[in-house]
Amino acid sequence: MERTFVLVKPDGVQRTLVGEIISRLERRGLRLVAAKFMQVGRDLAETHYAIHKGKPFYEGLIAYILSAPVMAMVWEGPNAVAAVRQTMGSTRPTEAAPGSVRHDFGLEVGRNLTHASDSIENGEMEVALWFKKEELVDWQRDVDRWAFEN
Ligand code: DAT
Ligand code: MG
Repeated sequence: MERTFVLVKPDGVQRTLVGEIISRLERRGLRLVAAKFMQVGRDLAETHYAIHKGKPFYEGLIAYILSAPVMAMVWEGPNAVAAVRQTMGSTRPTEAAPGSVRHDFGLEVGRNLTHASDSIENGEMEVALWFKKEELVDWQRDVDRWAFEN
């Protein structure tokens, strides 16, 4: 089953949107695999955003992710990566589709509420970076046969 890594960033936590965002992913039909409420440290932040190192927004991005706790999660389901990216919306809230989290709750790219893996490979890498194997719960849900075709 395809898995993806999701973060409710510090602004989402401070704005008490953790439950709202989890609820949207649950209602989409995705299945929760792991969740951890935590204060991120600099090493983890820099590894997670290594691809953006050197970009003009990098320092601000690191400061943002360190600025308050986050809710780190793994979700799974058919096409989980694309489904979650769609539920979150485009990087810039003013370009995000109406009905997406970033559209419905955001205004600025530097306060865009969530992170979600952008490919299956990055999803696997990010899940491994943020979670230990034993923190990932392998389980069946009674509604799975109604949410997943196979
Ligand atoms: P996404 O989070 O949609 O995957 P990304 O990987 O391109 O977007 O960038 C990571 C984060 O960096 C993004 O959520 C917000 C910030 N960011 C990206 N581009 C930015 C820009 N031009 N100005 C300020 N922050 C930016
Ligand atoms: Mg990204």
